Amino acid sequence: MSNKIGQERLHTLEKNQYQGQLSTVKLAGPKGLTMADIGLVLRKQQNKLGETLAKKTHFTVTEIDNLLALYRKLCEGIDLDRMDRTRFREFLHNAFDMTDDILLDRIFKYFDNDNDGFISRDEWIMGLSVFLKGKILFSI
Ligand SMILES: [Ca+2]
Repeated sequence: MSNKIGQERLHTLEKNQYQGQLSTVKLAGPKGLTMADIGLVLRKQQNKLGETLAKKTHFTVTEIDNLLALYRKLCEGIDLDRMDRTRFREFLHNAFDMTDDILLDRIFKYFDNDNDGFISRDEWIMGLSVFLKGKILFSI
């Protein structure tokens, strides 16, 4: 009799342990990181990107943070660093009232430094730095 209770208790213990593991699995992302860890890694990554870009551009770290936030907003629902021509043109159209197709295409090509058809975050910042704060107008 006491043996049976003992077994039940053991079973419950195993079950709890199993559920405990399950909830850990649910919270953990790739490489066993929790969502909080991933958030921290992404923030650190972005801070580093901001600092690197601030050295290369006319922008301050705060300005870059704001421009990266705008980038994320414009790229909602797509992969990181994959702003396509359509989204970019929409941005120029809305922000600067640009409608000239040839001009829009040339600006896109100027921004797309590695010519892969997408504007990554650093291309976005570098391009805007020239576009908004460049001392010498780029030839288009
Ligand atoms: Ca690119």
